[in-house]
Amino acid sequence: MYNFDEIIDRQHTNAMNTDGFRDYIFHADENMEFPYKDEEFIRMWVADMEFATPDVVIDGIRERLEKRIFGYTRVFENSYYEAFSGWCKNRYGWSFQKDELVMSNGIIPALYEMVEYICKPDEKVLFLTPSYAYFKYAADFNKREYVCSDLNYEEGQYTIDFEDFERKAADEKTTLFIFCHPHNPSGRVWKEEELQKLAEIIKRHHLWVISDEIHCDLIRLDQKHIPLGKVMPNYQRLITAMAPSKTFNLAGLMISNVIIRDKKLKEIWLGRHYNFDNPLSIAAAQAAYEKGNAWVEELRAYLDENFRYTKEYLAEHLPRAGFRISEATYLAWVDLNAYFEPDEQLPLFFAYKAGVLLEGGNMFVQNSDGFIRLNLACPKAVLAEGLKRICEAVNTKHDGKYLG
Ligand code: LCS
Repeated sequence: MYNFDEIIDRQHTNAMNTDGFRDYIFHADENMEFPYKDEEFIRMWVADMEFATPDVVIDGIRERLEKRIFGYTRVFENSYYEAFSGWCKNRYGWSFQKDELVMSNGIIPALYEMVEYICKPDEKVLFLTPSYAYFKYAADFNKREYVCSDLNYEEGQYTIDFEDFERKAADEKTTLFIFCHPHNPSGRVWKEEELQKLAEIIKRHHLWVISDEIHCDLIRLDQKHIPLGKVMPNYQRLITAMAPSKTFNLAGLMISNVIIRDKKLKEIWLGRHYNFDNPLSIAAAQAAYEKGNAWVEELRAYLDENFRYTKEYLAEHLPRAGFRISEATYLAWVDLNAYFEPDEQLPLFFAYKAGVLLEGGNMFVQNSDGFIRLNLACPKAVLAEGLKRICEAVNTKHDGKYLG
């Protein structure tokens, strides 16, 4: 039994979560003031967890520390491949060749590079919206155009608009599809039938695909993740990205896996990608994949319970909020359109009025106005306080002012 109820002080650890919110959410500097002290906020924004990394991972780092030399390092040992491919085999019944695996200091840097390697300057990047904003930033960074295909949203459920998607995929200038699988922020786990339909369209239009599967390990207990690579076993233009960062709360260690099938693309990557790996990060990731399974299963049960609690609390205290338990991720996606005007600055409202840091729909490219995203990967007591503050702020919205 692991203790997910422990409240861990993250102050003075250079955490983005505690110290980076002014810049990331509000594009402001340290002079931005709130009616709350920084330590009084309930933080439900950036996608990392308030839980300690499992002991098996910390032990793995410790063993590596004891080797005492931290010179230039890359993943050479077969044991890393065995640990990670074993994880994929056990959980997803899917695997890949060793020579397809390369490492990156994060999936974001890999996306930034891949857009450049794959798309010519006049070619476009396609993704589904709402979207994790870094898909758009990867296009912007490389001065490539991007094209959005809005998901349908009916009765609280998101689905792919296949007609719209195919229309956009058919544009011969659209060469790369970045696929969020499972989907952030909606939490959808794409099902086999949906993946088959997508695969048909991808093949018909010869698209390159980056399947960003960073959230695939943290799905509700009744869900099943099917890697796109399993649905498209022979498709060469597929790149799969997975990482221990979300699963084991290791984002700061900056290690992620990129699986490149196409030999030419892999050569370009190896020729241009400047990357050594952090020896402590390799040790952590390998220990996680070898020994972290039991912890992940308990974490999933804890997250399921946090979602159940959230659903019940919102139904009682904000009955007009649209909410469905996310199939994947620890992120709740809540429709507050019944309570707010579409142009209201929701993160600002909740920071001022509730003392809760959260992300608003405006941070997810488009097709997301009036939504908030809540990170539920926190001890139940913290979640309860966050939800209480959020609901009270909405229910007393017209009694007072915030600097919106
Ligand atoms: N891809 C997706 C779909 C993500 O949600 C995130 C992190 C990343 C990539 C980042 O990968 P990294 O570079 O760390 O390997 N998502 C975050 C989010 O939604 N808020 O904060 C981080």
